[in-house]
Amino acid sequence: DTIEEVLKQRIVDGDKQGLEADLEAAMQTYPPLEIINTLLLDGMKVVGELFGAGKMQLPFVLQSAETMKRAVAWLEPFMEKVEGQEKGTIVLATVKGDVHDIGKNLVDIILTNNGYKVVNLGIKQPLTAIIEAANENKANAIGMSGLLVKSTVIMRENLEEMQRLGLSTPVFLGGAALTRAYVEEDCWKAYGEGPVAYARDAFDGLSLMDKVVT
Ligand code: B1M
Repeated sequence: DTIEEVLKQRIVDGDKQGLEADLEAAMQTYPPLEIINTLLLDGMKVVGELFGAGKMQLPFVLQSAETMKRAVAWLEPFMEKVEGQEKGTIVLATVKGDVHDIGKNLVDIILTNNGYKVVNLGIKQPLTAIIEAANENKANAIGMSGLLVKSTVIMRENLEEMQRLGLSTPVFLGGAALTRAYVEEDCWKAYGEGPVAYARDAFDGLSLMDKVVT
């Protein structure tokens, strides 16, 4: 099997034994981000399909997620970093009721490596905690992540509440259950004049952040 197939299969199988050696082998050919974005995320896609089709049980999905996290943690120090002054600050959180954090943590890595201060609050964050952190850190933007369909509703409710509170901090929304139309129509309406943008992936998040601070 090729190293590409081996790594993808490791994510599908949740197979951590000897993972680092395979990552090192892949690094001969690919930069670390490409290993994550193509090889590893390909594996995660398969996991999602198997789980969605009832062909994979939750504990195995968790093994896959842990393998993914370990791989990202190992690759992270090899990534290119922009040195110098912080360009701005973002508060990142997975919304209330949602535990999915692999995507959010990738956004953290990409933004941090590109010169932003990221205040990563973690999972299951109520809006009050998000607003408090944004105030404390004088955040230029707030990023909400969530993968459940339920979370898309929570995001809209969060925006409605922020609107009621008179806030206007730019908000980025990301996660697999979102669509651009939902963010740009429903969520945009919920936040009144406040800026809301859809981030399809971590690099989208970076370019949105670049727009906010310039
Ligand atoms: Co769950 N899960 N899960 N899960 N899980 C999904 C999301 C699901 C689609 C699987 C399926 O059915 N096919 C489904 C949701 C269905 C729905 O709502 N309609 C689902 C379900 C049902 C559940 C549980 C309810 C299962 C249960 O308990 N019966 C449960 C939920 C618990 C809860 O949250 N309360 C659950 C639990 C779990 C695990 C704990 C086992 C594990 C998560 C571990 C972890 O994150 N620490 C897990 C996993 C791994 C998945 C899948 C298989 C993979 C998710 C992932 O990590 N993808 C997922 C299937 C899928 O997504 N299709 C699934 C890789 C990651 C890099 O992608 O997070 O999308 P993603 O991030 C992308 C972009 O979306 C974007 O950038 C990233 C990089 O490109 N992005 C942002 C994300 N956030 C962003 C924020 C930004 C910008 C970009 O700025 C703010």
